[in-house]
Amino acid sequence: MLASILEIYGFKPEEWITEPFGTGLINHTWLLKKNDEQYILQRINNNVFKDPYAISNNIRLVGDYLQEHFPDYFFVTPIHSIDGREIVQNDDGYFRILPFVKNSVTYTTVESPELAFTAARQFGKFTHLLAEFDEKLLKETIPNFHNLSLRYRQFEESLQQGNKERLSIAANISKQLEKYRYIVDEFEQIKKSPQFRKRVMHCDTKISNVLFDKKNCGLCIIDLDTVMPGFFISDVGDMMRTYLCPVSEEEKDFSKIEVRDDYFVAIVEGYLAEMKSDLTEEEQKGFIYSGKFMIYMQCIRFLSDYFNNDVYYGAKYEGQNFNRAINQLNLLQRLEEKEESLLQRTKQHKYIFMSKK
Ligand code: GN1
Ligand code: MG
Repeated sequence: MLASILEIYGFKPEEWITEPFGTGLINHTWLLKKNDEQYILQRINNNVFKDPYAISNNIRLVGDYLQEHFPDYFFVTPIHSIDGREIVQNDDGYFRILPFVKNSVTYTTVESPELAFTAARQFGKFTHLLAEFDEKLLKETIPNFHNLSLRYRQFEESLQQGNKERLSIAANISKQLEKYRYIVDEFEQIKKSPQFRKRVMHCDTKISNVLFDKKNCGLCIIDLDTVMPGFFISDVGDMMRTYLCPVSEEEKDFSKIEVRDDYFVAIVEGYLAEMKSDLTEEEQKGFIYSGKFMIYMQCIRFLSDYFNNDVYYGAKYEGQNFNRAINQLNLLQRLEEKEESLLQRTKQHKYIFMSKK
């Protein structure tokens, strides 16, 4: 299946070794190797990304803009096939090849506040450099991807139409989640507020999407499929969701779930180092909210998928999406408990501090 794709790029299939690569849940990724030459080959999941060309158009528009205005900024774009295409298609789906960034290091958990700071700065820088770029030119590669109102409706639908046995197993968790409806109401306010503008967001800011060098300096951000217009709470919120806690969304020992103050400070400082002058006062007041927003949204996405028989995320074992949802609910609870102390730790940023109710 992959051989015919390699040929479209002028690669001789017999010369290349392909091995599965990375931890993504949606696309398929392989490392392509020939002596010391390396590339990343990906099959785009077109059940999720219904219009794969929207991805390549977005990346090209952003890439061209960055190349023109900030030629030193390191931005990884797909290589072209012999006939100049960024995405190629065969009976098995849509594929692309990206250069492998040599000597880069990746992490799946955030092991130090410095790493969190650097990653937050990388994502902040990306949006900051694109502040003058017209984000309306970009398509939503997944329509309504981070529209919490829609995600909540989908959750409600899954409660009506989902797998009955699973609904009953998870009844207690579903009940607890309904109590967090206020997070959706706050999102409705944000959507209406002229103080919150849409910007170019990455929308998947987990640590494995930042490449570091051997000294842990940030090299670049990767996994650009979900680059689209959005509110800053998408990127900052997903950093909180994935950097604050020492264990990942896969952890089943929920007692290990905690919120680390130092990592919160690091995200705030790293992001504001690039974005402070871009964000309005109201937006800065939304820092803590952003964490709740993304954790809650991920929680209901995992739980809805559990009710819908794991059609979206898949499951390696029975109940995986249920466990992920419980994990995220615990994280949300820990974040709420810590809210006051987190605000105290970032007191010098007066608007963040003012978010106190
Ligand atoms: C998915 O495929 P991956 O791991 O990059 C998902 C994100 C979730 C993440 C949770 C397109 O990302 O929204 O945060 O799983 N991407 C899509 O692990 O749904
Ligand atoms: Mg991703």
